[in-house]
Amino acid sequence: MIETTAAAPPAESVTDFARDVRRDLALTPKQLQSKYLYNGLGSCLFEAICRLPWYRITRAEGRLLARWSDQMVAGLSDPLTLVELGCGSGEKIAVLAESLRSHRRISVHLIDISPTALELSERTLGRLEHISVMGHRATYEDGLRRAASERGSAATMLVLFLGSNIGNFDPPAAHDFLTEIRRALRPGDALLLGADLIKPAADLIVAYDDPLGVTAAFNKNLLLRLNRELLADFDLSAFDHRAVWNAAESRVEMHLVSRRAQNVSIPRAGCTVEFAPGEAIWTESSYKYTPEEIVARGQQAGFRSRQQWIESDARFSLTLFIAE
Ligand code: AVJ
Repeated sequence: MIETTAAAPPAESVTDFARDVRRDLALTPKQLQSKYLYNGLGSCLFEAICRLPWYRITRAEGRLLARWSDQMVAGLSDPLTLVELGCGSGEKIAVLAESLRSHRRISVHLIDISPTALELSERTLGRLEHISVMGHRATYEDGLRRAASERGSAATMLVLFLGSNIGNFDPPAAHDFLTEIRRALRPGDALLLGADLIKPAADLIVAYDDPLGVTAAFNKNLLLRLNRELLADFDLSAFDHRAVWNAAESRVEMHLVSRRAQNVSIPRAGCTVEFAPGEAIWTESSYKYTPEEIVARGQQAGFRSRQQWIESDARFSLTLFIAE
């Protein structure tokens, strides 16, 4: 059974987008929020990234889920409510739902800002008979609140925050977000957190600046989106994609670098932006962690860690936390 909250308002309106763009391009250095990378085309490009040999997060996580999912849910009592924050194509939660066939009733809540991602996920999960699925087109925070308000009083909730999506938050925001997840849960509920680990710089760079140029297209699509939605006049060929490993901050950064001095007007954001040659827009941070750091983050937010699984080839981790 599939249901979508059809009357849900758009997760972000053009005016919010315009306001954020105007504010963040006035910062030094210029910035744009990474959540805006995921429009229809952006979500498809991200799916393509996940299939690239150099971007190993998705496959490493899939291997861990396929191998250990029984163990992951073993201590959680029926009935189970699964909530996935940022469901992407829905393949991960499908793997988990498969291994939950013995549980009589499972409801699944999918939360994503992208309608494309929700459609894909609902199609993936629609094939499974033993679960009911509800999609929420919403921000993580709103979606989590909606899912929590709809759970039965007897249900155990397992929140999935996978794919190293946590890596897009800077440390204070990651803390706030984990605390917010904890607040939506009751003692005994669980959080399964996927987080990418620190690895050699060359491996990190090639994952975010791939030889096929898919990540470059993913990044530049943000400028295309500004052109289409805010009527901007970015010349896409006048910007280069750049990925850097910032070891001091433990993050990979994506930038869009202006090849030359240029002015860009963004009518719907009510501004004109001036670029010096080599000046960049910072579009994303992907933080990388040590296994211990992840455990500590969860503890600081009111969880205890029950178990951690590490994929040692790609250096990727899944950690199961229990709300205290
Ligand atoms: C979906 C945020 C986990 O940071 O690795 C992939 C997005 N950016 N390639 C990540 C992304 C460039 C991805 N997350």
